[in-house]
Amino acid sequence: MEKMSILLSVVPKIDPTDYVGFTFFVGAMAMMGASAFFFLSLSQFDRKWRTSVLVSGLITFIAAVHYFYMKDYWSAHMESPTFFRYVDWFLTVPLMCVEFFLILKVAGAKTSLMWRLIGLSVIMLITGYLGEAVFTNQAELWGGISGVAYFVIVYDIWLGKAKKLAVAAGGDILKAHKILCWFVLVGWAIYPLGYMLGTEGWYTSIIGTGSVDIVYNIADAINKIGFGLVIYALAIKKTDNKVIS
Ligand SMILES: *C/C=C(C)/C=C/C=C(C)/C=C/C1=C(C)CCCC1(C)C
Repeated sequence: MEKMSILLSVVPKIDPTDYVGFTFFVGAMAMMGASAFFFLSLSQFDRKWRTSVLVSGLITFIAAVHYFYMKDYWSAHMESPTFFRYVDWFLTVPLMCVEFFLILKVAGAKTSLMWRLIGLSVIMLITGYLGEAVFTNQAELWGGISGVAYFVIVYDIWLGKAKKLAVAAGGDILKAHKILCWFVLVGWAIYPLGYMLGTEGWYTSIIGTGSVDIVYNIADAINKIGFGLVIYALAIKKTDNKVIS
């Protein structure tokens, strides 16, 4: 009996209408499942493609651990776990930049390209955090700066150096690069929308306020798992002795 009451106080109740809590929970399971999928598939690929798929798995695994913290934080405090959210992004978004570098390496991508993308993503995230958690009355200013860094990333991969390398690589790599570019242009654009729903600025009178967490959770599932699957599909195409088809 005593054991029972301890358990009840540790595992919080979930209100059936707590949709935010639901997306945190499903997010945790989806990220965990995706990680197992990527890790367990590793041995099937040619050696030089394993690192890329491994990084896909690391991205979803790091997210899974953060989602376990975030879902508990949410159910205990009923407020956005902004700190854990950004720690997750600080680790996973640079890893997505590494993915661009890894697939373009065959065309001669240099680590300077990778560090440039990582640097831009860190600027995007630091300024986003300042606007969302620290200087909340200046959210539009910090969000604007963050948006500029985001657009430079979009430029680099769509039209800049990364694009040229993808064209030089051609074939399946060019195709995969294009899809990843769409993820960054459309999938990543969901995040500033969530930010605008959760902060006050010129946009508030137009779009109102809403659940930033539902928007971020959906975006994370699309971007982290979808992005990883594009890499997975590319690795399959590039593997000669296919064990899988
Ligand atoms: C797995 C997590 C990912 C791919 C997170 C991506 C996050 C962004 C692209 C965030 C962008 C933001 C802006 C462009 C402006 C407002 C502040 C941010 C940080 C939400």
